[in-house]
This record gives sequence, C-alpha cells and structure tokens, in this order.
Amino acid sequence: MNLFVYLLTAASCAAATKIYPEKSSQPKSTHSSPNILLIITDQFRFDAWSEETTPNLSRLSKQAGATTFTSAYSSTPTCTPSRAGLLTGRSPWNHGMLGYDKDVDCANYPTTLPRVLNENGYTTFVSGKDHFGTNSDGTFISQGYENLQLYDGLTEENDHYDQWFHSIMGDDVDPLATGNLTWNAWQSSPYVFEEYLHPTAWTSSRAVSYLDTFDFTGSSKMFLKASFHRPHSPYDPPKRLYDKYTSMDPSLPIFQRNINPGTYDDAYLNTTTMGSEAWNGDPGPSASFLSRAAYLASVEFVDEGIGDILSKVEETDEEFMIIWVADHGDMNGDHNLWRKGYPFEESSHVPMIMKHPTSTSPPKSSSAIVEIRDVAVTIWDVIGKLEEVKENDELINGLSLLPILEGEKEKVRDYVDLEHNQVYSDNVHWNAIRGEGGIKYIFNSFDGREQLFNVTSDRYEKRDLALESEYQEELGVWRQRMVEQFEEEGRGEEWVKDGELVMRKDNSLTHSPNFPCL
Ligand SMILES: *[C@@H]1O[C@H](CO)[C@@H](O)[C@H](O)[C@H]1NC(C)=O
Ligand SMILES: *[C@@H]1O[C@H](CO)[C@@H](O)[C@H](O)[C@H]1NC(C)=O
Ligand SMILES: *[C@@H]1O[C@H](CO)[C@@H](O)[C@H](O)[C@H]1NC(C)=O
Ligand SMILES: CC(=O)N[C@H]1CO[C@H](CO)[C@@H](O)[C@@H]1O
Repeated sequence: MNLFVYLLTAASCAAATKIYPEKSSQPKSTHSSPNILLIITDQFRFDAWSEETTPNLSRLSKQAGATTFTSAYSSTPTCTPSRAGLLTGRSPWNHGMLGYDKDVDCANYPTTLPRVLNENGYTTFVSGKDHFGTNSDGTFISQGYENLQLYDGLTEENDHYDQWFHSIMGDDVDPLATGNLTWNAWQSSPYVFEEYLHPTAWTSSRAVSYLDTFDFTGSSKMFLKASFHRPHSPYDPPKRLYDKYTSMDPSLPIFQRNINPGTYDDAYLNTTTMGSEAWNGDPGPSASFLSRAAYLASVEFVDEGIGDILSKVEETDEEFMIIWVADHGDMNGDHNLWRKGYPFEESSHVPMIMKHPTSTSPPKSSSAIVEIRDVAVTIWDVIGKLEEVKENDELINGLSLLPILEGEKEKVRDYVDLEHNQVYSDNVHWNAIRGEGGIKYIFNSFDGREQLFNVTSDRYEKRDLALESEYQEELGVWRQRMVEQFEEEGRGEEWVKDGELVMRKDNSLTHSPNFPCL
C-alpha cells in the first residue's frame, strides 16, 4: 500500500461580489470552446493521492482523455508565488515573485488567466481560495474573476466564507475555534462544528451550486475555479475522518517520516521545543503520527468535496476540460522539515491531472517535466487564443501541454527552473533545476552548498550525489545550466558573476525587475 504515492494571480479590479453570475455584458466570441473546471488543492503533496485516500481523484485519472503528470512541479513552492505563475503563465523570474509575499496583489499584470477567458466568451467564477488580497477600499482584488465566493484562509480578511459562517453561527463564534490551531500549525484536532460549516464543505457546495444554476444553454461558457484551502493547515478534518486515520496502525508506511540520519536531514534537527508554526524539528513519533494522520484525513475530506463537484459536472452532460493541480506540497516532517518552500519533492513536486474536453483516448500518464506556469497557457491553447495572448505579453513562457494531451508530443522541455528566496530562516533560500533523467540540482544560495539527486531512482532524496566523486561531471553540467539560465534572464551580477553562481546572504532579492508592481 502506498498512500503517500502523494496554487495564485494579480490586477486590481474592484471585486465583483455577486454570488451567482449575471451574464457578462462583454460581447462574447463565437469560438467554440469547452467549459473549464480548474481544481486547486493547497499544500497537497505529490504522493498524497491514491485509491485509498482520494478515490474520486483516482477516478478522474482513469477517465477517457485524462493525462496524469508524474513530474509536475511548483517552481516557487509557497502559496502566493505559485499562484502568480498560475495566473500569468510565466516563470518566477518573468512574473517576478521570487518568494512568498502576503498576497498576489499586483494589479498590473497585462494578462491573467481569468481575464483572457472573460474576453473570450467565458463567465468566470471562483469558489474558495484566490489569495489576491484586497484593494484599498477593502474590496477583493479579482484579477478578472467576475464572481467570487472566497475563502482565503487569512485572519484579517472578512471573506465570503467568514460572512456566511457568522450569518449562521452569530458574530461571536470564532470559525477558527478548532483546537486553537494556527494557519501553519503542524498539530491537529477534529473539527469542532458541524461538518457542513467546514471551509472544505463550503468550497465544494458553492461550486456545486454554481454548476446547478449556470445556464448552459446561454451564449457563454463556464470557467469554474474550485480552489480548496485544505489540506493546508489547520489540520482540522471532521471527527469521522480524524478517527479513521488516527485509529490506523502507526507503523503503516504512509505514516513514516522520511528521515535519514547522517545526511543533510541532520542540519534541520532542532532541539528547541517546536512552536506551533515551527518549520523544522522532530516532535517525536506520536506527535508526528497524529500530524500526518490528520493531514491525510484532510486530504480525504477534500477528495469528498471534489467527488461532489465531479458528479455534478457529469450530470450536466456538457463538454468540460478538467484540470487538477496543487500550488505546492507539504513536508509533513520529512527531512525534519515542516510546511513548504523547499526544493525537495515533498514541497515542490505537485500532483497534476488534465482531462481533455473531447478526447476518447484511454487515460495515460506522462513523465514530461511540467510546471504550474503551463496551466494557463494550455487553457489559452485549448480555446484557440494562445498566439494572440503571447503577442500581447512577451513574458509568458509557460508551454502548452495540449500536444501531450493529444498524444502528439512526449515532452515540452528538457528541464525546469525552481527557486525560493528566504523562507523561515535567513539561510533557507535556493535555486534549483529539475531536469531529464530524474536529475534535480540545488544551489543553496546562502552558503553555496550544492545538492544533486536522482528523483527517479531516489524519490525521497536520500542520496546526495553531489557528495560522490563519480557525479562531479554531472554536477558541473547542471551548475552550468543554471549559470546559462541566469545569464539568459539577464539577472545580473548579484546572481552570476564571471560565469560563477553568486552566494547571497541577505533577503533583498524578493522580486525580479519584471514584477510589474515594484
Ligand atoms: C491558544 O493559543 C494561544 C497562543 O498560542 C495561547 O495563549 C492560549 O492559551 C491557547 N488556548 C488554549 C485553550 O489552548
Ligand atoms: C529551532 O526552532 C525554534 C522553535 O520552533 C525556532 O524559533 C528556531 O528558529 C529554530 N532554530 C533553527 C536554527 O532552525
Ligand atoms: C536516474 O535513475 C534512473 C532510474 O534508475 C536512470 O534510468 C537514470 O539514468 C538516472 N539518471 C542519471 C542522470 O543517472
Ligand atoms: C460524489 C462521489 O461520487 N463521491 C464518491 C467519492 O469516492 C467515494 C469512495 O469511492 C464514494 O463513496 C463517493 O460516493
């Protein structure tokens, strides 16, 4: 049994806050295009989905026309930069968010996924998480989504979920009462309210209502983003699922942390008592077990919501393109690390499924190296607008995966760039490349330490090939590739000097010059 076979956006339109769509007043094109369902799950590890934990997502992967991408990555694996890539179809250097920022609140991206769809005959709706922040008047930045039902998981926002929760429970009841859990806690607790009040249930029920009330006979097509905040912390699944997982045998493989004493994992050991938002350390076997069990229970609860949405989509009998992706993963204690933002597989490798709208080909899997920037670009290609979009925005560098879905190509690139500026600690920031042959090269930019893994033969990165003499040549090849990438991007001497990668001690390079809101 391998259960641990385990996203963001920008410009400032005043938020449209109607619950269900009125027909957009924009002229709609006559181009024939499918309805589109984009499912996003937050902090969902690449190996957390399986027959056992996510039966409904598994079912999606087995539908005709479905492609499961087994080498899908989140280049900048925290919530906001990865959502910037999803919104713009650009790489980190091109969208400019090189690490975490409070929101994707930049209003100046010329092209966003929902805006292009709006302009081409789609009515756009989001249920759940945007993480685009608010305008100065407190309305939500919509980035082109016409209809918003938001649950962003941010304490300071009084979002649509919060308003709904308080309208039922009263103003004095705290939606976060469960277990005193904070937004990045590794601890867990069963949800204290009735299940239908949970943000996961709310997110799927809003999406289902939208599918129920949408006029598919009208002139506009649907773009529905169902964006689950969970399994991101708080790990607060309903009691029935919490009990299901916490009553399993803790020695099952799914609950084992990937820790390899004597390796780089030791550097993340932290003997301080772990605070609720700790990013590194070992809380001991029983606390680790409870954390992982509740995480998987949250995963299964999200899958139930996705099942409801997928059944409703099937009921409509309309043509749908369906995409599932996560914005990043969750370390769950592996390598003595928690949360995300690291180059390692648990954090940067994400699940991705795309179901072609009309293909009747048998389901397949693809090991092509793909990234979150490719999602918007693929959608633009599907609606026949990619050329036009790229003419208007030369910084779009995601690649269309449509040729893979249609069986015309096996791959779209040889390697992809990954990076994150400082997270949690001054010395945690890095650039990486995930290339063919399963290779991942990591440059830890605080101290220049390099790592090299083969994630095909060593999926959990236990063996650092950079330490082995026979891999020095291979290491040099990938180091040189990163040098060339930085030179091509014109990063300048803070990144590469005299053909050598440059170490960086401070946290000044948070955005590239391409970020349009500097
Ligand atoms: C909840 O957490 C806060 C801050 O960590 C702490 O001060 C408080 O005592 C906790 N309350 C309970 C009921 O555990
Ligand atoms: C160790 O953990 C503590 C508590 O979580 C944290 O404040 C501290 O920064 C960590 N230290 C190191 C060296 O990672
Ligand atoms: C990585 O491992 C796979 C599977 O063993 C192997 O086919 C591939 O050649 C390896 N890559 C490199 C660069 O050695
Ligand atoms: C709506 C729906 O079909 N949900 C299904 C998700 O998967 C579980 C397990 O197979 C089913 O019991 C649910 O009915």
